[in-house]
Amino acid sequence: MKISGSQAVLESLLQENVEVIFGYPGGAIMPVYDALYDYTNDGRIKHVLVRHEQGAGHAAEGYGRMTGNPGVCLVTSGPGATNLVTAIADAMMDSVPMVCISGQVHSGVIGTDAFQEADVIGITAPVTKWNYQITKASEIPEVMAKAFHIARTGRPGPVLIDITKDAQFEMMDFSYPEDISLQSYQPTTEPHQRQIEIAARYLNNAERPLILVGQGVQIAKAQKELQAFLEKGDFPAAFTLHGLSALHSGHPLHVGFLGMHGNYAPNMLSNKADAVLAIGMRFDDRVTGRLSDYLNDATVIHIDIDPAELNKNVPADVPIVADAKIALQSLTKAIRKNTHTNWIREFKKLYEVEKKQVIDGVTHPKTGEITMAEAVTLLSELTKGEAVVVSDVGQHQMVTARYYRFSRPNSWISSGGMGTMGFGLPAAMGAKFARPDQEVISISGDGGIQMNIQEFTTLAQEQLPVKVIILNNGFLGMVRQWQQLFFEKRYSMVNIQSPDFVTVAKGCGLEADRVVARIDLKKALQKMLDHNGPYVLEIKVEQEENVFPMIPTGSSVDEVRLA
Ligand SMILES: Cc1ncc(C[n+]2csc(CCOP(=O)(O)OP(=O)(O)O)c2C)c(N)n1
Repeated sequence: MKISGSQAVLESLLQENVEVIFGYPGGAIMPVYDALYDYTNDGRIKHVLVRHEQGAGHAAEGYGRMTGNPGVCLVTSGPGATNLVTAIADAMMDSVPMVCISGQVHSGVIGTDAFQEADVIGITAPVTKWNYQITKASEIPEVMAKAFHIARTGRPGPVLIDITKDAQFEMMDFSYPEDISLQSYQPTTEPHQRQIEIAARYLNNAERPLILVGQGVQIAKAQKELQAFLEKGDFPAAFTLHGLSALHSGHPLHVGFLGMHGNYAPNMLSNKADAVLAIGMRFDDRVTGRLSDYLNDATVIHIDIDPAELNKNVPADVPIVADAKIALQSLTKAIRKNTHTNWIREFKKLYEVEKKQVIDGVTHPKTGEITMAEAVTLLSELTKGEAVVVSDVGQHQMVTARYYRFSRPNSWISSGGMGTMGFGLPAAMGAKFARPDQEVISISGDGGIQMNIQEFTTLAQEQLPVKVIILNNGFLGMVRQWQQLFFEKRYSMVNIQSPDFVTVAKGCGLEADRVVARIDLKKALQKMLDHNGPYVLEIKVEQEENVFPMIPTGSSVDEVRLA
């Protein structure tokens, strides 16, 4: 039986077990939307109508980050596709599986500046793992299968499929490839055994070993393997922004958050380590500080599924291309049971310094306005660290990373590599579709929320029970902090006016509340958590709170400042 190209697109999504797609219709994708009418009516596919294509992209990312299966978005040509580009780039930087489908003008008018024509293949080439333009309906099943395969395997990433309008109308015979094998794309997942043995020897002989854990551990769903490995070797582990929820924050071997606004101990002690195992992390400049002074006295073992990451920023003495789960299983077998009591005590000592000088003051202030750290700490306690937390970008992001104590694996989403403001709210929507039974809480600043605030109405239309916290300091806080510290307090264009968030939320059909006084904070948070549905809580916070510790740009990790 012949079906249209549009139906073939949707049949392909069913073959890939896609449950939900995030999208926005328009001229060049109308045939697919027309076919979608039947698929959504009988419940085969759920479509979420976002209010801006960037929202569709971040929502798909939220879904992809939570499940490991590609989030899917559907947009029209021209502005529909270009609005998606930021989210695609964000997914590329953070290794998020995503399949984007864009409509394209009729193949006969490509290159003529036809209405809503944009060269999305050209535009997205540098920010996709793979992209492809379909001009014949018969190509659809094979290309879709390839797209999903590439997006979810190896180092995951975004893929874009652009489909001309005529290909969407064209009739074809549908049959979906059983499995996909691509000669030019064969990710290595098994580590080289000899390298594992060498790595184990270095780790066994190290007096001051340090494990750096990144997002790759969670992508590989290797949290259990990580814990077993750490406990056998008694290794302290420090975490990148994305790696944070790979181990319970309260685990005795969890020595903190790495990098610019990370914890004092892992930053100060990185350069004291004699063997460093980096796993599923890419030595981002926010983590390494000044590279010339980084890990100079350590033997570096680096495990990553993407060979391009090895020796990119930090030379590896033992480079290992592998899936993190398989590599950790092999390494755990190869190491011996060990203890590093004195070395781990050094981390605890520096933690106490940070606690006294930084943490206690901001998490439990007695006077003044509510602080971000205090709000996040209270939220962490009230949710027992069990929520899925999605942050936007800015001070509140770093504060959330620092003070929310994650107790579940893969329960933290943030825009790391790109640092995209506006990410939080739509990403939280996607995360909620992935984890309907878990509390999903989005935390944004007053600046970032305004970048995608239109998604309030999507939340209301879907009655999607995401809890949205806005930490309102009246400033583009992170930029203000830099201006204060490094630009002589010349506050240039960071004083941002906000609408009355409660009125806006209510106008969009959401329940909402505002809290200003410390004495009301706990009750307001509890009321939000108890509410059965979407909810917006604005918390007015201290205007000029700073996030410390901080490694100033260009400094070495051990030049971290406590104030
Ligand atoms: C799209 C985008 N534009 C600009 C920036 C630069 N930037 C980083 S943090 C920040 C301020 C964020 O302010 P707000 O959302 O109020 O959060 P706060 O830092 O106050 O917690 C800005 C402007 C960015 N990361 N993303």
